[in-house]
Order: sequence, then structure tokens, then C-alpha cells
Amino acid sequence: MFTLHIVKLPGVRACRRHAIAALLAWMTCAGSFQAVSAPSLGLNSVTVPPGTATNLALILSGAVAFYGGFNASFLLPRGVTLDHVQPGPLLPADHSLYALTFSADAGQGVSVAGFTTATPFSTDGILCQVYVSVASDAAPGAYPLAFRHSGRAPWVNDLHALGSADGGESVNHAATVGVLTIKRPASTGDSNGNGIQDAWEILHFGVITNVSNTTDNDGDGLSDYYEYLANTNPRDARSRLAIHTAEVSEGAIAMGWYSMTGHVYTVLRGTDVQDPGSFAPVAERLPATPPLNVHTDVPPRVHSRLYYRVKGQP
Ligand SMILES: [Ca+2]
Ligand SMILES: [Ca+2]
Ligand SMILES: [Ca+2]
Repeated sequence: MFTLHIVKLPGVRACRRHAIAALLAWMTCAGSFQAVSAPSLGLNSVTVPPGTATNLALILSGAVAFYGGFNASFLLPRGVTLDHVQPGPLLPADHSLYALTFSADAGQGVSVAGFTTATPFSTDGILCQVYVSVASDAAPGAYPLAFRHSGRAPWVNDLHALGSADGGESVNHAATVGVLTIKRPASTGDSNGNGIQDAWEILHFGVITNVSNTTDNDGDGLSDYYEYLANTNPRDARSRLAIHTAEVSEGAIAMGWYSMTGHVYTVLRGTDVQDPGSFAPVAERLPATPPLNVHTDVPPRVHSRLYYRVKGQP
């Protein structure tokens, strides 16, 4: 005696088609229920130079008939901004497509596209095209375009990339994560286009490398690209640009950092350490006074908590 259970996948509208599919699966699996495999969502990988625009294809594959809607969200690296989203040929005519919230900063949620439809679709193809611009000062590197579960933490890279339109649990998807590679054209002194002078690479690595803003050879938390900008040693975790001293006296804050000859420094003050947008320069292009630079800031007395950052560059 078998009992057939029609299992409603979270976020998927139960319908006769699902019931038939479940029944067929049950009949061909000698009594064991096997859920219809879910489609996968992927992004293509692109290489783009700073200061230009490109588009990413949001691709659905292995699709079964599907109703409802999705929110597809992923992280864009800092310096990459969403321009607009264009519907792909896969979407049924009754779709409504929208671009959602956007944040330009890595670590923030970026909901790039969502749609709802009352018509099922079952073909593979491009759901939509996501157009982005890359800032001219975007740091070179290979950035995984990590998906996140819609409306929920934590970020995930391989499962639950899509959420149902009603905000419920996502269906089970295996998502292919694209890679956005920011690479500069080769130029004099930078033959591999990683934004780092070849001489500096040879000095520290012995060869011209492919280090970038997404590599950190010494694991000190500063990328090799930022170690180049600060001219710290990318193979020594003790060598990193950081505020080493901070003294508060009568409303003035004196901070010190180890500086390198030939570099200039910018001091930024912010109110939210998680939000780079809250930071603004309070002193720019301060010349290096090796071995230590000291800068004193007198902030307004309207904030209970303040944060400082120091940025170095050649
Ligand atoms: Ca180079
Ligand atoms: Ca490092
Ligand atoms: Ca270092």
C-alpha cells in the first residue's frame, strides 16, 4: 500500500502540473518520491576595463514549468554601479520586471532584478540583461558575483539564489556564480594591466604577477593592489597601512601611521564603519613624513561616535 504525498516546494505555487510531475516521478521510482529538479540560475563572466560599461546575462537553465516570480540578487564590487535591467527573451509577455535597491559598495546587498509572471515558462535562456558601469578608479581584480538569498541573510554562493515573489522561502537552486574581472589595458610600465607597476611586482615577487585587489599574498587583510598603492610589503603581514596611534585631547584627535617616502595620504572621517559612503575627506594629499605621519583632526561635537580611515597613494 503506497500513499502518495504531493510535496509543495517552498515558494512554488502548487498546481496540477506539479501534481502530475510528482505522480510520474513516483511511478518511475518504485515507490520513492523524487522532486522535480529545480532550474539553475547563472551569470556569465566578463572582463572589463575601468571607466567602461558592460552587461551581464542572468541565465536560467534546466528550467521546468514555473510560475510566480523571482528576486535575483548579487553583490557587485566597489566601484561598479547598476545602470539598468532589460528583460530577456525568456520572460513571458505578462511579466513585470523591475530593478530593486542598489548599493555600490562590496559587502552591501544589491538586488538587481526581479520579476513576476502568471504564465509558466519552461525554456532555457536569458532572463534579463544587467547593465553596469565600472568606475575609472575601480581596483583591478577578479570579483565573484556572489548571489544572495532574497530577503534573507546570510549570503550564499551556490544554493537558494532565487526567492519566491511572495517573499517566502526560495526554491532549491544551484546557481552558477559569474566572475567580473576588472583589468586595465596593458600600458608602459604595466605590461599585464593589473594596475600595478611591473617594477614593483618584480621588487616584491621577483616576477610580473597577476596580483590584484582580490589577492592578498600575506593575508594581512590588505589586498596586494592596496599594498601597492600604500607601498607596503605585500609579503609581510606586519607591513600594512594602518592607524597605529590615536590620542584624544580636548576634542582634538591626533592619529599616526607609518608612511612611505614619495606617497601622499588622505584622512577620511565617517560616522558608520559599515558604510563607506558616510566617510568624507578631512585632509587630502598630505605629504609623507617618514617614518611616521601624524594628523590632528578637530571634529564637530555633534556625533557620539566617529571613525577614521587613512588612504595612501603614490
Ligand atoms: Ca603590472
Ligand atoms: Ca596583504
Ligand atoms: Ca603587507
